[in-house]
Order: sequence, then C-alpha cells, then structure tokens
Amino acid sequence: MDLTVDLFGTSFRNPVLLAAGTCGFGEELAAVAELDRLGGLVTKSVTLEPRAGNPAPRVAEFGAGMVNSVGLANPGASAVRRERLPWMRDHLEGLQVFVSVAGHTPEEFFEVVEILEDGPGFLGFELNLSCPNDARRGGLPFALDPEELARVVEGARDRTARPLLVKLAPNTPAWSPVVRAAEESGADGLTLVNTMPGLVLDPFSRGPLLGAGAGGMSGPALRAVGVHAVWSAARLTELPLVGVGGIARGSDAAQYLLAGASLVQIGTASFWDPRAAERVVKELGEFVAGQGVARVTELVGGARMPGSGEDGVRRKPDQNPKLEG
Ligand code: RRO
Repeated sequence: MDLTVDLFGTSFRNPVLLAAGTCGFGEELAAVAELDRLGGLVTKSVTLEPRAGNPAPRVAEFGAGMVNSVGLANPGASAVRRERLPWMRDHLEGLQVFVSVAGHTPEEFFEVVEILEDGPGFLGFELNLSCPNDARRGGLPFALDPEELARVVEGARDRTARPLLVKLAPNTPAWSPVVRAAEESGADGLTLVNTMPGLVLDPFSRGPLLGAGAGGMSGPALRAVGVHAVWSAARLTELPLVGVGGIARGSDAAQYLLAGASLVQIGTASFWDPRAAERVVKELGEFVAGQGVARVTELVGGARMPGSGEDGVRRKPDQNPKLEG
C-alpha cells in the first residue's frame, strides 16, 4: 500500500502535513514527535517585520473546538531567512516544507517572498490571504476580495518559481470568484480552509475568552465546512487542493481526499496531542488498506455524491453509511 503523493514536481512521503500556525517552524514538535513520519509542514505565517502578537490568552477551547487570536506572532522575514530556514534544512530532511507568508499590503507579501526566495530548507510558499485576526488595513481579508487576491498572487508569482499555494477563507460568500482569481493569477494549488471568524464569551465576566476579543474558530466543527469547501473548489478547478479543518483521525483525512484534496493538513488536533498527525498517517494507511486500493491517491475525488452518477441514490437516513464523529 502506497501513501506517497507526487505533486509540484516532487514526492510527498504521504499526504499529511502540519498546518500553518500550529507547529512554528517545526522546532518544538521535533522534540516530542517523529516528524519524519509526515509528508511535510507549513510554517507559521511570516511577515516583513517581526510581530509580537496579541495579548494572552491567545487560544481557548470551547465545546466544539478552539478559538485563537495569535495575531501573527513571528520573527519577521529577515530572521526567518537567517535562522529558521537553515534550521529546517538541517533538521527536516525528507519533509516538504511550505513557508506561509502574510502581510497587510500586497507589497509586504512581495518583499517577504523576495527575502526568502533563494533561501534553503523549503519547497514552496503558502500565501495566507485569509487570516481572520489581521485583515488588511481598512478592508476584508484578501481571500474575500477576488481582485485584491489576484494582485497578491500575481505579484508573488512574478517573484518565485517555487510552488505557490493560496490559502482561502471558509466564510467566502461564493467559491467561484476566488477560485478563478487564484487560478488565473498563477496559483499552483489552493489550501482550504483557514479558521472561521468566531467569538466565545464568558457569560459571567461578560468578556471574551481570548485576550484580543474575537478570533478564528477551528477543530471538529470546522471539518464539515472544510470538506464542503474542497468539494466545491474541486468542481471549479483542476488545481491541486490541500484540505485543512478539523482533521483528527485517518477517517477525517479520508473525507477530504474523497472530496478532492490531494494533501491534507493537521492543525488544532496537534494542540491536543502533539503526535496527532503521525496517528492520522497510520490510521489513513489502515483506511486505504481496508478499502482494497493500492495507492492513497486513488481516493482523491472519489466521493459518491447524489447525482454524481456512480452512486446517485439519495439514501434514506437509516441507510446512510455510518459516519464517525
Ligand atoms: O496568527 C493568527 O492569529 C492566525 C492566523 Br495568521 C491565521 O491565518 N489564522 C488564524 O486562525 N490565526
């Protein structure tokens, strides 16, 4: 049984990556997890200048998942170029690394790409156009504005020959304009989805659980949103898709692959268990073996949807295949 995925002119050991913002640059998890069992990772988003981030608490659990408002805490592009990229080159061999890039303006994205482009230790960029906690000045996140999204992607495309992923937001009113804008401006793949804007209040203190107030919601509740986003995008583009949101088990990852994702990312589950992503790899392998297919890639896009032709039967509720969780 083969878990490898050939994409972007290279090979991923398996389709499971760590998601941006949940693993730093790999240093802390490398001490407690066996990262060489994973397909890769996406770094914390890197901005032009260092950022201290938002006041604590920056993460808080609630019944259905987690909210965060980290506020893009990161060392800034020059320090990442000088220290983190060489560290990743020396310690993450065999992992496919994407550097996540964020900024307030298109020009900030371009400068970060320029500073990092000739550095070691990574395969490509993931443009974070969808941070819910740090919208571009005076406006929507880039991912919710197709014209602005295209400006960032085009400019980044001009500055790098590396694979370019574009990370989209879950709360887009329509998929078609943003998917087309990303594709036409030169994206090599789409990552779906970032966290969902959310607010958790303590009804007794009447204040928010997060130091910054509102934040981004993630965890199990985001999974159905993310799988739907991947499925929707797969109807609109041939670009490779990377699914993220609420994956904690192999069967969760399988849902994303069936919806059309070629790769998946694990985020919130790593906060609960630093070895969650390794477990997802193992469970996904067991799932693939149980399905009697030789390669994990055979699952991609294999969802049997009503009207899809292969199994177009809308089942009665009691005939639905049992869904875990
Ligand atoms: O740093 C954050 O607060 C953050 C970012 Br950049 C993002 O893209 N998504 C998120 O949930 N938090």
